[in-house]
Amino acid sequence: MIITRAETILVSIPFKAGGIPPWSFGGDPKCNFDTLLIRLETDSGLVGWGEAFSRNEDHALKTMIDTRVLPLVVGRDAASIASLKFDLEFQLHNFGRIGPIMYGISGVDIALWDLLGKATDRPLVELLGGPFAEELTVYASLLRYGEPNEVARITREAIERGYRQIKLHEVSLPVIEAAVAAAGQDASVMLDTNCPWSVEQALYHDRVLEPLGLTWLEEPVWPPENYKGLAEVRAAGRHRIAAGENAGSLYDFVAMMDAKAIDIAQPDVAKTGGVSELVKIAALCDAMGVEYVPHCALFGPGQVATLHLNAAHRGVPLFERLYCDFEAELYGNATLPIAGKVKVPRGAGLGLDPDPDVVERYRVL
Ligand code: SMN
Ligand code: MG
Repeated sequence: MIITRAETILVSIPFKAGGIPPWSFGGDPKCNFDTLLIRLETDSGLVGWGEAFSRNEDHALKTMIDTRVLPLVVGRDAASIASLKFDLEFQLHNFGRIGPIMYGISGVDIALWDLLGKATDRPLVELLGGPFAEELTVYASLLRYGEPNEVARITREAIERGYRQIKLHEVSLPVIEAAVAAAGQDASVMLDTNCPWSVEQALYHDRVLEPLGLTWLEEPVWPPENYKGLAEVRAAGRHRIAAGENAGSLYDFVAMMDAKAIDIAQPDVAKTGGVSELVKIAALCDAMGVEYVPHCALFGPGQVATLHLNAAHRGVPLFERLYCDFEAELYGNATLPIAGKVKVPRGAGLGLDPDPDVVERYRVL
């Protein structure tokens, strides 16, 4: 199964935010989320789909993957996933173990697993050892609203749609309190702050947030790789600490655990080395007694791969879905949660291919 063609397709789909646009990822705040698709074609006629993490219609990221990663993939055997991934990592390691290069390698790895499943007529979840669940509980990962009434309204809306676990992306105390009050007894609340604070500020917030009974506190400390600082917050014992979406590989999770920085590990399949790397990270988590809850702010093949990965893990982790209604879905209704649940696809490979009409309509590059 030789790879004859490798390309990326950048798609960006508008959504209704329901309030103030979310954080901007260094660009103008826009109510769009990207899916940077990686498409691998083989001499056997099979096509595999992967996804690299992208935001803000990132032309430079696409070019980087097109010119540095994909030329190394063409001509290789798609079934040799481990050796191909190793060669990509080894040859490109000077250009970043975290970030664009690794996002590209992650996307290639996802596409290779999709191809392997298609070639063997098995869903990814079976290649990973088989399912512990046929459907997953989804948590609503709210955007940032920054305003108490708005966050309370959206929290209630998510509960009415059937979600029982809600994650906030807020940093202001009155806003967080309003959401927790709105959730009441109907949903548990996690808080993701996206690395805003010094250790001292994080310890202050950790203390004042304690009465809210948050399920976890995610990335309270700047910078994300400040595992020692994160460990200081964790050592206060007031919150379970979640982190990992900004990690590049298994070894970053080893470092986090060595530092005693986390209770919950959140690798992202489209950032942290793909399906192959998440399998290793899951095993590390099991052995170290750390909860494994993959990060998933993805809407393409990365999202579908995460469904399979979560279903194949004995802990059956909660599945993350950013809370926004898109103009169109790459997979129609197949990945849309119903009453806070989503089914794991049963077809070969990822079990779902992106809708070509939606890809063409929202393609930006
Ligand atoms: C997040 C990260 C990247 C894009 C959207 C949301 C967030 C999360 O940190 O954990 O979902
Ligand atoms: Mg996060």
